[in-house]
Amino acid sequence: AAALSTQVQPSAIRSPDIQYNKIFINNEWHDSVSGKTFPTINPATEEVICEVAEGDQADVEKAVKAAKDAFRLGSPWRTMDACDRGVLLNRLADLVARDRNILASLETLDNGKPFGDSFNADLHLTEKCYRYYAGWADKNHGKTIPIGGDHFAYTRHEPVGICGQIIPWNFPLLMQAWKWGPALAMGNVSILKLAEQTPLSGLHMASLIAEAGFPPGVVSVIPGYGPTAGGAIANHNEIDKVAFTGSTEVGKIIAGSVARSNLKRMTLELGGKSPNIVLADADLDYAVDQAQFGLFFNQGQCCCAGSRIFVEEKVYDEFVERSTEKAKLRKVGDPFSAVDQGPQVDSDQFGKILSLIESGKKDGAKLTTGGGRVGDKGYFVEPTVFSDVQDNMRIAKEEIFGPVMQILKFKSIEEVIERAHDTEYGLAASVFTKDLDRAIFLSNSLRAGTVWVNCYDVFDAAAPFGGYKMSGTGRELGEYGLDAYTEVKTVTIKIPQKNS
Ligand code: TXE
Repeated sequence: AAALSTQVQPSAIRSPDIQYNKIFINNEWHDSVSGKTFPTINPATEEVICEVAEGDQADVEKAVKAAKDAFRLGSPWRTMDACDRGVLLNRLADLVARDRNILASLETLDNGKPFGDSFNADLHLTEKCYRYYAGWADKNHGKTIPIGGDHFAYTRHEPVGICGQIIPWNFPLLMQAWKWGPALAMGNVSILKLAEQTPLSGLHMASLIAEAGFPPGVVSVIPGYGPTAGGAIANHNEIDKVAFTGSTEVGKIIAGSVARSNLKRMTLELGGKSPNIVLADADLDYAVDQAQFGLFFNQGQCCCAGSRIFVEEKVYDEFVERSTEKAKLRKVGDPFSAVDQGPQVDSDQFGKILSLIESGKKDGAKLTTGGGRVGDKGYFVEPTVFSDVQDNMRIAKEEIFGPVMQILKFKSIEEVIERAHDTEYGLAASVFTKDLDRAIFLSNSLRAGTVWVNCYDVFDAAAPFGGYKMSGTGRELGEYGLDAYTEVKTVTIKIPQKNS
């Protein structure tokens, strides 16, 4: 772990060479079957970076064929020692470390996140995730079970098979690691669809899969659009599992496809509207800092963003004032320079955020800072703070996925628990207080997959993450994350006589 965190941030590569812009199947690069390409855009300049091969159903079919071959009984992948899958994942992590600067630069170019964040947060967590799951490769044991009669029973933890994995654009490299780490450690094969907004870093990772020595067909990477390439994966009858991270709206479409096709295994990590609860006894400066981090990090484009900040009445005005002052200090601009905030990922997100800001104003929330775009080129949005937000306003109900903070006032613990639950989501929550009893009472009461106490956005590959309610189904990361990529088989053998 020391080696992971001691890499010093180098200067970014502003115009990295784009080496990989095709479809990756059988450890080779392919044009799309249709011959089509699509442009990927630099969100800081609105200019086209390059054209990328546009995969759709025909390319998914090719990938399924390769995946079936890689997963056939007796194949190099199926007969590989479990610990050697771990060796391959560790090699992949080594290559991530070697290419950390180029990967971080590609991430910033395509997504718009500040280079310091790409390098220090995304790349750090990505490498750690591969190393963490490398360690699990030979440690997901079955059991022997004392069933009745003259029998010997044991379980085998087997791979699920061909896993379709569909990822979003907000943390492209990290979401790829959350998908590949457990899937490959458990011996599955993967067909991964990149988000159309951010295909470049994931294609570089595909080249590292080949370099690390994974057998051909074990991993395919398909850039392309959701309804076509993503839809082909969700609907495919020979794909055994789909893992999706994205909007709740598309999560429902995927669930429908799963039901109509082959009832493939499914994990969904969807949207959120997470409550961040600040009690009057909290260290206020620290709580303000953490609330800024929990909301503004990654341009507000986090599924677990603390986007409903409930502050106890006694400290409410003070909290609003300090939050407003701090938000005004945030530096917005060119993500390759030392800024706190880059552009939003694309024009759709940019438009959605600005229209939700308008709805906040119209519904009567008080805009204390921000509210508009920055400059006239690139998808930059001012760090925005709303106070006097009411539970029924759209900005308090809908996922904004942008740098827009909502601050609400509450009086009692019972009231804030009820209001925190008044949402279809349940991804994350947080509590700031010095009172241990209230911290535990609140964290036990909140219906969310993750509760942070006196901190926010603390992630570790060892700790599971996922949603209650419409924030999703299943858990990723940690030992729990292995379940989604494991079938449990019970083998029962008749024996002449059992003995205790
Ligand atoms: O998400 P989509 P979008 C939320 C956030 C954001 C909103 C819309 O609120 O403003 O979703 O963003 C693929 N079948 N989150 O439109 O469409 C798509 O190509 C199969 C939360 O970008 O859900 C991409 O690879 N796949 C979130 C992925 O789904 C389909 C992260 C996510 O895109 C598909 C991103 C289809 N019919 C957005 N349609 C989080 N949970 O972190 C699209 N896709």
